[in-house]
Amino acid sequence: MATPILYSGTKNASSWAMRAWLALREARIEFTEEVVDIRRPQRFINLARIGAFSPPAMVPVLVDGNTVIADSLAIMEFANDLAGGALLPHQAADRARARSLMAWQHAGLSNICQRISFESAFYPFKRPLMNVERAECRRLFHCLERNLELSGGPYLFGQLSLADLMLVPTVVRLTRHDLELAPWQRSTSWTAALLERPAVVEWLTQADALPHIWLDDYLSPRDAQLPELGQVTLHEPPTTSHREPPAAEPGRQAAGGLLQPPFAGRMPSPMADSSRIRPWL
Ligand SMILES: N[C@@H](CCC(=O)N[C@@H](CS)C(=O)NCC(=O)O)C(=O)O
Repeated sequence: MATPILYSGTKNASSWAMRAWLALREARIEFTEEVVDIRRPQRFINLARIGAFSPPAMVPVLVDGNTVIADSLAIMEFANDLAGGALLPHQAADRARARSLMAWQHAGLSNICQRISFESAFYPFKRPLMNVERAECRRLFHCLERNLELSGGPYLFGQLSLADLMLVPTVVRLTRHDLELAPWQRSTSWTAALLERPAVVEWLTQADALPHIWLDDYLSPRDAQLPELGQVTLHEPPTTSHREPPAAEPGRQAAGGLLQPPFAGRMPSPMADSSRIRPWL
């Protein structure tokens, strides 16, 4: 029988693909990976081609013979089924609790994922987390700590499960920002255990080697002036410009200056190194 194909996503952008990929790896299922480049602008044509065989036109998609599985959660459950149920707790009540956590994560984890993009986990500097984000993280870690206390660890339900794997991209996001984990001792050990797993290391090593994918709304001009992010440099507007530079707004940078983040001059173009990514097209 042909090996299933996982249409995955750019490794420093697709947290959904990472979850599906991890579940297949941890379930020891052989699969071929085709990385779909989801960076703009090639994203649009590449996902349109995915749409030719998968109605949501998103990644990840697992194609196993004639079966198309078009959602990360469904792929994870499929991986668990093929592994004889090894990646979910044996007790029905525990399984339901594991699936509750998975559903919470699948729905965006009370906005944590929307606010703290996966792409930003790979940036060379991080903006400080906002109070509202810290509050959401406290709620999450209070819940995880309780699970680890009940199970005795090292994972949320004792042995590694889909619930742990589902949360790996969140762990990556938060441990790479300035979240203080010390109040949650069990969760601190749990995050360390997850980040040491060979499959997680393999994905992150590849993701860390990719050019950064800069998102416009990650760093506002006000954040850029925070002293811990380094010196902001201003560039003169081009002298050939026929436009008047805009007037300075109170609390903003001087008129006409281009805000350069502290990595100015070292910032690779998002398109600079596409050769490292194996396109599927
Ligand atoms: N519910 C889907 C979400 C997948 C998803 O949002 N994938 C992104 C890439 S990381 C995508 O393909 N987005 C395309 C779009 O939003 O049009 C899943 O869990 O697989």
